[in-house]
Amino acid sequence: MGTAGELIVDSLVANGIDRVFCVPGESYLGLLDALYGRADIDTAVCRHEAGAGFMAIADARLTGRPGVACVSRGPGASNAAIAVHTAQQDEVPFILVIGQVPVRNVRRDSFQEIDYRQMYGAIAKWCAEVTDPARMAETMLRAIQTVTTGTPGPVVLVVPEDVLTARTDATPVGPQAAIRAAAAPADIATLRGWLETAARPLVLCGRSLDRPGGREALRDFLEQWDLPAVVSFRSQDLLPNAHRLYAGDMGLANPPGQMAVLRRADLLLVLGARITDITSQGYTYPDLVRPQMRLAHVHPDPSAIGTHFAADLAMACDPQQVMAALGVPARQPDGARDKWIDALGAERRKIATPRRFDVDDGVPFEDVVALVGQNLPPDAIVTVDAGTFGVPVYRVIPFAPPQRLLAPIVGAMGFGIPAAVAAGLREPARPVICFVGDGGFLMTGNELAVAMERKLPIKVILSENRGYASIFIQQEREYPGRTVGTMFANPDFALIGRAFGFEVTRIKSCRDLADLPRILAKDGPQFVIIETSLDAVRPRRKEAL
Ligand SMILES: Cc1ncc(C[n+]2csc(CCOP(=O)(O)OP(=O)(O)O)c2C)c(N)n1
Repeated sequence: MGTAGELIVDSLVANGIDRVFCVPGESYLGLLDALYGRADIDTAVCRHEAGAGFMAIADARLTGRPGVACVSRGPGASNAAIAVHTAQQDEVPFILVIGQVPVRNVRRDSFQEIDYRQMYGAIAKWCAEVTDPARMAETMLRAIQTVTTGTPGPVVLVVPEDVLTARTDATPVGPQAAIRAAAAPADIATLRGWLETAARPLVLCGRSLDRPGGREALRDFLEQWDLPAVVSFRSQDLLPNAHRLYAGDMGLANPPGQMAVLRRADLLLVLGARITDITSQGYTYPDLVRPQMRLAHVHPDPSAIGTHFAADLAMACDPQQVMAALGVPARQPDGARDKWIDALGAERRKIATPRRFDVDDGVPFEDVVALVGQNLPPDAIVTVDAGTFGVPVYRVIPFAPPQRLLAPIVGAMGFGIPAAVAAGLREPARPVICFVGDGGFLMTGNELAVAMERKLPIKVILSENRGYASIFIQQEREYPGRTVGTMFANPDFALIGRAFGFEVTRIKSCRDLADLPRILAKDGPQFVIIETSLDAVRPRRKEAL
């Protein structure tokens, strides 16, 4: 008979989870103790609960299994809130375990107590407070089931400290049978017919394919059926971007020229993507509420289908199962769609072509990104924080699986460094490159301590422009000449990088930039500070170019 804390750990291990990220707290000593001396699960000690949560999310994206972070009650749980929101918007399976005040003090407004069911009610898929140790096995089963099914997302598991140490004779439950809703054979037959006869079909593929085997299945399917595809927001790593069938991504604001071409599609097959405000360009593509083209929507979660756009075929099932069931077309592609595919590709190439900047206040960050993209190792993992420096990453780096892009759909600053650390831990043999701004770095850059401790040779490219440029440029556009709250002074980042054991390089000009590929190819941890041009991204300057 073990403790409920041990049962939590055993349940995680039984479900293939081999790492937890934590910041300790007195409220979950019993869970920490259950992690003591375990060879089958690694405890990564983080420096901030947001960092721990971001790491767990990045780890989940790389493994396809739930990411787990353990935090203390009240203050720890509040720090972790950004990760719960990120997991929700990014559709990532994530379990946040929070130690709670003892059962006798629950709902008494006691020291550091929060009612997490209220706090996380709007952003977690489920929030469970376990007051009976005998129900821990059942709760773990449901937690793992909930985070991984339908639209994956966060579950918050709240366990009072005395429940964690209480004994239970329940045993952990390993992976249960996967839920596999299959498409109706009649729907598959209809979709086959549509795919064979469409003159200008387009596939919009998304996060449900971001899992082991998903990319390979997608590429095979598109090639067999000769279907061009766009990817959902920040999912550029689903398909080789240089592929003739790759038509780009649905970003924050796609150029009008590209949208004019996309509007000519006569069949839109949405494959494992939600049609959100971003993928639909502010609910303008396709037409709201009755799309101008045939719409077939495949998503594991029925609540993601038909919410804003009426679907002609609504298939609440696994997109990989649908691709397999569709099989191969009756006839080989005969080139009839070449003009359509070429038109999409031409728009995509315009967007992907790096722009030229005539500036003298530093290095245009787009030049940095283009150079990294040209030299990206085939197995690289790229993590991106939020900011203007990230914008070209999504346009000009020609991602190709198995390269990975870990960038939060939710646009949370502070994700980049923890994600790189998690990637370094998970994939020690793969090159890991993090793009981060000077604003975002100072939010969670302290997690480089974990990289130092674990000797991870990650590469950090820090864009220093002494401001929250993303917001600054919007301020300049909407409130010209009234800059407030968006520019700042910086500490010496070179000292910070060295303090964490990194070799530091400062790049001040485009001339110095040529050395970047050589620096990134070095073995050890590298910290590259780019003196980034602000003029290159200012609205007036952009208009002039
Ligand atoms: C946690 C969080 N806080 C605030 C924002 C709003 N925000 C988006 S980008 C940005 C500025 C980012 O600054 P920096 O990291 O220096 O990159 P830059 O835009 O200067 O390239 C801010 C404040 C956010 N997305 N996330």
